Amino acid sequence: MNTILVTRSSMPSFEEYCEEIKEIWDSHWLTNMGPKHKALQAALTEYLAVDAIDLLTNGHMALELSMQALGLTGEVITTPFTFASTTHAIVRNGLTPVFCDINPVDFTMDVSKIESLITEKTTAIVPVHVYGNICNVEEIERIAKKYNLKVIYDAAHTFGVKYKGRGIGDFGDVSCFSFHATKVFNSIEGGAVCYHDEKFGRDLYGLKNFGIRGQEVVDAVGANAKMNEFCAAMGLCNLRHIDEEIAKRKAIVERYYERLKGVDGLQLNPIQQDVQPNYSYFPVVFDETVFGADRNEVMAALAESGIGARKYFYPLTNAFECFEGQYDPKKTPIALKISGQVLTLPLYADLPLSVVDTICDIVLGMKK
Ligand code: T4K
Repeated sequence: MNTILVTRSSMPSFEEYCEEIKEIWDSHWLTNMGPKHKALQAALTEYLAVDAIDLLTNGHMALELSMQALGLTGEVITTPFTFASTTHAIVRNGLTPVFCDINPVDFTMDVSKIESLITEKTTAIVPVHVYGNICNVEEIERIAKKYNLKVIYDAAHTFGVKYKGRGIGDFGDVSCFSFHATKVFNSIEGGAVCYHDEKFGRDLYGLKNFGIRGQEVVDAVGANAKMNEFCAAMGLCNLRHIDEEIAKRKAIVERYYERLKGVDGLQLNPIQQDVQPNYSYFPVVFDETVFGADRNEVMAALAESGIGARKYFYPLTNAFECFEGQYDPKKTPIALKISGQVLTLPLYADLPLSVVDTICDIVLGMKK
């Protein structure tokens, strides 16, 4: 049984949360866009430096309902090097994912390969800012404009990230965040959609509440994806501590770098130019031919010491059993290679530096 897991939820003190939910007890208003929901929405608009934001039950529904609200059809260009959610949101909308390979440096979509995948059926691009690494947003914007495509960023990993001083949620037509328990910022479960277009905002708001427009009007086939008041209250508490949390993560990431940088056969997550990062994940790519041990051996050695590293993201989504025979992971060879070599090491705000040292000792002890 692992005692150190890949991550651990950030939480406020018990007293702080109790204080925050006291009003919910007094009012008996538990969900359906209540005061906590509204307060968190306002606070996040400011913190994330975006035009407009809506809150949902989770990051997955943020993606799924955004695609529905945009009325996408046909094919959508996306990456297979992601969590199940990104691809499932596309498929559950009746759309066809067309998988673009990733670049081997920051693991985001290889923008030089997007244009060759565009057909007359393509309506959107769904890139992922994976591990908190931002995509080449300028090039994606250029391509989208040229071919009149919508851009929906899966920004689940990039809470609080800024690029050239601009909130990352401000890019694309839409950016979707996850506030799941495992994320840099959590509202227990939760998600958000950042957008610019007012009509889109109205449509999304309807879709997250069954398409109900008024007590006697239902004008869309919506779902139920409203953030409840207890989740919003957790978000309000966690938001008070977010800068401190990110600073603690930074110290941990710096220690990992100090210990593992320059080791032959190890590729660390890059530091991107002009980016204010959030230190959300610490992936390491193991080149067995140089390092002498492969990712699975390192994972097993860590597990022997009770340390649970994870293979984010293996398998690729285009290799999932539920899609058997539909896509060919060999058509995204870099993603296929990286997913076979990557291991995400434990990272969370309260991870002691002494444990980071133990993890690095075990990893380095595997080098041959
Ligand atoms: N797009 C991307 C790119 C995503 O990565 C995700 C979610 C989404 C979209 C969808 O957003 P959401 O609908 O989830 O809001 C976890 C998370 O459940 C998932 O949110 C996340 N990505 C994914 C990368 O990781 P699992 O299956 O690895 O979770 P699990 O239960 O194994 O938890 C991982 C570790 O986290 C545990 O070992 C310990 C820690 N943990 C977990 C939970 C549930 C906690 O400390 N507290 C907790 O409450 O998917």
